[in-house]
Amino acid sequence: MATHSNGSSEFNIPKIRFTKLFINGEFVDAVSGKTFETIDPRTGEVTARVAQGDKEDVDLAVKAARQAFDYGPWPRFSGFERGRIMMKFADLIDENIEELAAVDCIDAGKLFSWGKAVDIPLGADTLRYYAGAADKIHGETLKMSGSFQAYTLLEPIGVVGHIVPWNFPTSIFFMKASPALAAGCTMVIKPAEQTPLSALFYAHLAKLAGIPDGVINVVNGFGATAGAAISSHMDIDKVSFTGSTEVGRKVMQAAAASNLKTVSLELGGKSPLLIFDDADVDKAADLALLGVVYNKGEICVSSSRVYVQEGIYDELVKKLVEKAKAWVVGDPFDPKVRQGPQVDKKQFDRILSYIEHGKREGATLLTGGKPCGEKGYYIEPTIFTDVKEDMLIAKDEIFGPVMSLMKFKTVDEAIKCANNTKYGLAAGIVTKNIDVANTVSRSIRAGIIWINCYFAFDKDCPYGGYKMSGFGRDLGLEALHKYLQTKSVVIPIYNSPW
Ligand code: TXE
Repeated sequence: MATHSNGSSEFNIPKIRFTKLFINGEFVDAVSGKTFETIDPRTGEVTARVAQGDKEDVDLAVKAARQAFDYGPWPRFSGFERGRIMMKFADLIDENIEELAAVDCIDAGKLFSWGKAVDIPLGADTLRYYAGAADKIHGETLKMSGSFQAYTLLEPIGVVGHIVPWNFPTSIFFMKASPALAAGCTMVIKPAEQTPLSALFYAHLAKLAGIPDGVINVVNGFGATAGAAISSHMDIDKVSFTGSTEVGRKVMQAAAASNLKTVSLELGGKSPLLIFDDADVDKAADLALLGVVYNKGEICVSSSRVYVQEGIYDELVKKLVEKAKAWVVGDPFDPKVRQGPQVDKKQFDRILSYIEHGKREGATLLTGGKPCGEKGYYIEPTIFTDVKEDMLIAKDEIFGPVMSLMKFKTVDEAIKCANNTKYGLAAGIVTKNIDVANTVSRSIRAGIIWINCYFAFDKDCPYGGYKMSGFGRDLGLEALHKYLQTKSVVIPIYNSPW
């Protein structure tokens, strides 16, 4: 059983300052006056009540964003000026890092230490990265055939709807908002209903930094109402969605049925980690465990399918189980803790029901498989072996700390297993053999491949899905282009014959 720590849970718990909707530069109540509860996953108790936005509120937010796009200064500023304001926004994030990390901790169950070291700084640096790109957006000069020449302008796509999930409330907020801001777009952001609090804090900081009213609007609310109102809105030009494959399909259908807005989707995954016989077993076991328990398995690129070559299989399994048993699960404010609670009761129950399913399907539970702690939504790191490719636990995205461990013999078999999924988000390869690493990385159909590492993300490295993991890339300069469109301007070289 994994170690459970109750830790120092009263450490740094902030008072929640922002709970309303943020529309046209003001915090406002929902038109309906309704609110909903956001729950602390460490205890299952209510943290705060936040305004519950609905279609009417999305309409107001889109109106503000449209006004800001059509007549406001943001798209008309030079890229340099937009970048300067975005840099200031990033500095304000740094100044509030403790409070922001604590807010994500009590809203999403994320480790406070990781929030401070990774999530929040990455959010600020993502803003800085795109701030640096804002004055380097240019088109091309084209030599047309005949007596014409042309140039292209890269223009902002317009009003963007960002639908954000709950697993990375800060990082995904900035993966979406930063390139859109740099491009000169205005936006309506809907955070997940489980984790609305940091998005509202960012709206406040954006205003302090000097981002004009109407450029960033935040509408908290539920998917079927506020989210659906964004994807079907007639005056939103693009929707950028991160979430489940099932909802991604709905977003695309709503976009097609409304105004044919462009869509980008970052969806689920069931990523493989392939460990070859020449790997350092101890390091590979560390990587495999981290791949499935990082952020409590609530990460779309989690390496939830681990394939180990037969020569080191037994030794690796032994090490993995030892490490999983020593893994400390508990209060995410406690610096000793490596894994906090699942985001909410729904995800907690869903993960436990997959674990029961795995047992019923005949997989062997090596370790974990149970909740831990007296309250809150904690689950032990869980490892199944004797998993068959057609079992549900090997096919579905569980989104929890649950690993399916399988054995392979040859490189070809490893490639075949890795690709045996409807998803294609990420994959990991552990080997010292460069030929194997090259062959396998080119043969796997996934948007990011990590060789002898995992979860190595950075702002300039794009990632996104192949197959049913979606399309469009987040991060990198490629993501900037999701928020731009090309206009060609054609001019005669000398007097037109017309
Ligand atoms: O996701 P949803 P849920 C996967 C993961 C998880 C499963 C279910 O496997 O267990 O999805 O999680 C908004 N129109 N991922 O149910 O519903 C919703 O309000 C428009 C993977 O929480 O997809 C939230 O803001 N929007 C993933 C966002 O979509 C709608 C991250 C995601 O919620 C909507 C999260 C609708 N009809 C879950 N319905 C990843 N790729 O990282 C919901 N939403």
